Amino acid sequence: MPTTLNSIAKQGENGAAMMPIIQGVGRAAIEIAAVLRGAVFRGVLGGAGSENVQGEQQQKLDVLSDEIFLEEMRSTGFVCAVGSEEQEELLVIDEYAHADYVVLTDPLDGSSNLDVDGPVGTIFSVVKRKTANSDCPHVSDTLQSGRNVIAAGYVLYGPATMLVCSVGDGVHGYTFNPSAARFELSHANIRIPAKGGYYSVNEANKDKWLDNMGANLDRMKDETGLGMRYVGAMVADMHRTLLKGGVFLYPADEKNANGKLRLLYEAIPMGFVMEQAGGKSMSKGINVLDIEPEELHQRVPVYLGAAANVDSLLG
Ligand code: AFP
Repeated sequence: MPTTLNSIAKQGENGAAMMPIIQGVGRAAIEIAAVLRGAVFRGVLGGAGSENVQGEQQQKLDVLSDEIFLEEMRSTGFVCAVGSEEQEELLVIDEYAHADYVVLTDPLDGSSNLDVDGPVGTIFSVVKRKTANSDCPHVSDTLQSGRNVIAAGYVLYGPATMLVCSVGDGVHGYTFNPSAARFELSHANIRIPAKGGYYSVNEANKDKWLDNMGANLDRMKDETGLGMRYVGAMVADMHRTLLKGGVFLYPADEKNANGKLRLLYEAIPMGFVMEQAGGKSMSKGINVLDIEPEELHQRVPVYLGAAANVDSLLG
């Protein structure tokens, strides 16, 4: 019998509590994957005519994925609120406002790849609320460091749909089996290779990077001899880095003094997964997981990958 998402219940001390939420992520992923496959026929490619809180153009599929994700979190009955890239404010789930967990998400990461049929993803993390269960959940519940994350992961919508996640007991990858209509364990206990792989960055921005990163990257390239790959969707670039090794970075630059990627629903979930897989994630001289968040939509520079590569880059 294949191992399904139910196996998460047996992982570590948080597996049983996290299983219903990760199953909810799995249901959302199946629905989002189906919408992505049929998008061109349903006329849901292209801009939604709206902007998200970062001032970025929302795609119709960003909005649809956000709705699907929220609905599946609601259906778990264990989530009191969701902080999403696509929503300015924390979304409180009124029926379950007493529940224990808050989920942070980028429901459709890399959506500028959609028009060219490129890979995209969903990123998520789960924390326990800080406010009393009798109170209404508050944005302060989301402002917790990566050390408080209980579960995190991502879904990659590529040739296959994969859900890669950790409940603090290693990283496990589940691939959607269309014949059985379920996720099945395909990549048990993923560990990032210590050597080899690729560096992954939008090198076109090199002249504008702050913190001497251009020179640092050149030195790392000399030291490691790594080749380069870049998709421009963090989930796809992270997944390759996790499986093949190397380093992914999005430094601060003249335009984005705090980098581009969002702390709570991009950097921390990926940092959590990377650390659980034996890798490392850094930002401005501090481990990503040690940053104390100040805002829901905060941005940070990000360097994550095999520890030796991250050290070589920042050293
Ligand atoms: P979009 O969701 O707007 O496509 O942005 C994707 C993303 O947030 C992240 O997934 C990528 O790593 C990064 O931006 C790519 O940014 P550049 O296009 O500046 O390289």
